Amino acid sequence: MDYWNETYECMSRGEMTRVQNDRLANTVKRIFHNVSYYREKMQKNGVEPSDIKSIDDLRKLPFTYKQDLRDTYPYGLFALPLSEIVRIHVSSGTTGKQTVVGYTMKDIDTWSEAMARALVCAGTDRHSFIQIAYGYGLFTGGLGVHYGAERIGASVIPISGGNTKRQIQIMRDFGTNILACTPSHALSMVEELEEMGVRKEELSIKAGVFGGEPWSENMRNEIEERLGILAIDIYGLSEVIGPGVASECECKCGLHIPEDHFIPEIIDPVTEEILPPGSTGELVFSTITKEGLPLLRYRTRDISSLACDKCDCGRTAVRMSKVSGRTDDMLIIRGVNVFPSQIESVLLEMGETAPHYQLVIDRKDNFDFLEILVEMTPSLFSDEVRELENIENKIRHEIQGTLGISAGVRLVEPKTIERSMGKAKRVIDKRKT
Ligand code: DLL
Repeated sequence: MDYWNETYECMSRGEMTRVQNDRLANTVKRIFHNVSYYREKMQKNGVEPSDIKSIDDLRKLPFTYKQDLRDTYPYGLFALPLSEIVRIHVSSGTTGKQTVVGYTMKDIDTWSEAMARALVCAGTDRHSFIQIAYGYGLFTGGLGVHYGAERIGASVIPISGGNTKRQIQIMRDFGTNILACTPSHALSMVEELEEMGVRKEELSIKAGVFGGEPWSENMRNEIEERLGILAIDIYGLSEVIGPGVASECECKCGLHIPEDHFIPEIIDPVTEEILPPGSTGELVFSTITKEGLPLLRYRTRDISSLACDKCDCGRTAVRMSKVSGRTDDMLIIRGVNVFPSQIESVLLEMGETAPHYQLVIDRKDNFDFLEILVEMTPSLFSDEVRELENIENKIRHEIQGTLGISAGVRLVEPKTIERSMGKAKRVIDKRKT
């Protein structure tokens, strides 16, 4: 098994705790002295830096919410003078003011290290050709993966997002072994590949590092089968650092978190109580090495759980389960909670349609109503109307049986749902317009 940094990736729990205790105490001191917003929050809670001696004291610290970043927009939570900041990115949130994040030279180094570990987890080495089809720019995806891949010494193809046809040409001509993009964009590429008549055997691609949005196990199976590769999940968010906050290894049994940089917790999003390992709840991260924008107990809104047992790959770090959705993406359909990825899972499991769908929510007569638009495959498209109605009913029935929600289902013509070249827009909420 290959590791990027065996010392930290395979460290014993006792040693890791010592590293975390030290780094957390130092971070809290720095934040308290350099960021007035945090100082006031801590003082309000009656907490002094000297109260934080170990990770057991984490619970004494206040949470940080996205709103705190908005209230201090753009640079109010930065912990060093702006002259030390060498890079600015923003988070891809679709609602409200964007949140701005800043990196010092050392932060870029930390990020590259975290990303290098993630890419090695997926089988990248210095002989790999990695095609980076995450967007370059203010989004952290492109540049984040780029620096990690260069750190390993892989050959980087910085193609950025978009232009699916060109992605395929480059993939074939340049001998890409590793593809990095969102899972929905990967699926668009698979489709384009088949339309262009390129056989998967003509490609050298072995693995994909896919993340930036939730995707179901069934979506993973679909991509793996149609592209003949290993599809690895990588997770991250700009506020914590960007991609590289966690990533799967080849065992695909949870995403390893570089805990020497980011300490995870799982809390109940309503009561804010810390939950024990194995429980599902909201992920919270404290950064313990970042300089520019260190964050304490950042509320990610992402739903996951933590596992502490050792992975078969030998890494000892805590693993988070695949993110099922965000607390703010959860749909409440007549009182039943459901995440878009659960609907995706049912549709792909059934396999009657193409794997392209969109969820439209509207309010009629004071009731929330969900309509699932799902694309027919070209062969279905030529079928009789009665057959199509049968399939719509079958899907409706399955969604009701598995998820307990009643939804309208409408089969739409092939290629009518917009293809993703970045993060897919799965939900159209007409109640908000
Ligand atoms: O999406 C960073 C990233 C880029 C991660 C490329 C992985 C690959 P933001 O734009 O700040 O950063 O969006 C962060 O995206 O809170 C999750 O809700 C979602 N997200 C990211 N990765 C995953 C994943 C980047 N693997 C937000 N599974 C996060 C599910 C994910 N959701």
